Amino acid sequence: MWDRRRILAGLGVGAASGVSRRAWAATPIRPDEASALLVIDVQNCFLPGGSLAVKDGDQVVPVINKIARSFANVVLTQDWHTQAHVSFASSHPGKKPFETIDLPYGKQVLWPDHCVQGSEGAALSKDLSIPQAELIIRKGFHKDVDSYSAFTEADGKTTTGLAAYLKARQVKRVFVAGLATDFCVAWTALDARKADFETYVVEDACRGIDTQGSLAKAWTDMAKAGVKRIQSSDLAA
Ligand code: VGL
Ligand code: ZN
Repeated sequence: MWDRRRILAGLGVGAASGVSRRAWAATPIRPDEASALLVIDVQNCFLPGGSLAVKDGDQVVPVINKIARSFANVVLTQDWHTQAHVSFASSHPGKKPFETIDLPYGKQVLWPDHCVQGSEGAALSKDLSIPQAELIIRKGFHKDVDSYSAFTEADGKTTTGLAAYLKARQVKRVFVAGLATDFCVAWTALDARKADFETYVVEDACRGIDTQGSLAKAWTDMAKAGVKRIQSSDLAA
């Protein structure tokens, strides 16, 4: 009756549940000197009350503060757009937020105005508490090119310098957390794989926007690229 497949399915393990989520796993993952935590876009605009608020976005903050304590290397990112940025719906007459347009570098989702350089909305959450964070990477600051990824702009070639920085610091493994799972977190994790980092996304330290199936697609793309999906409880405290 209780064959192996049913037991595994009941535990949510293996093919039946898609990617292993590892929360039950045995050995805790212990970040070492060659590990870096990338904290993506925990900025007021993406938090409740912000112009591009991610549902429950504020709930990532205590989780990130907690896991950050076990990392010697932490890099923060800030989405950092010009006014009238190409990714803003308001820059395209007749277009509304969450519609898409075709740009020279590909399809672009259009967003409400958000994370304008120097604005209060672009500031990091005041509740983030990661005093040892060593670098803040700003991205999306070219008016005509978006950058979800902390590594490479949406044109697919302009680099932010992050891969070279991490390599110069002998980092081999990156752990990605923050907002939003299906955009800046996913694109950062995919580019981390392209740059040959061992890559983990800490699922409960992220929240998604989920427009037009983007969240499910992001997890599928990340699984295909070899990104490991873990929970904060998988990390050694
Ligand atoms: C983001 C949409 C637009 C993100 C940034 O941080 O995921 N999403 N800009
Ligand atoms: Zn943006």
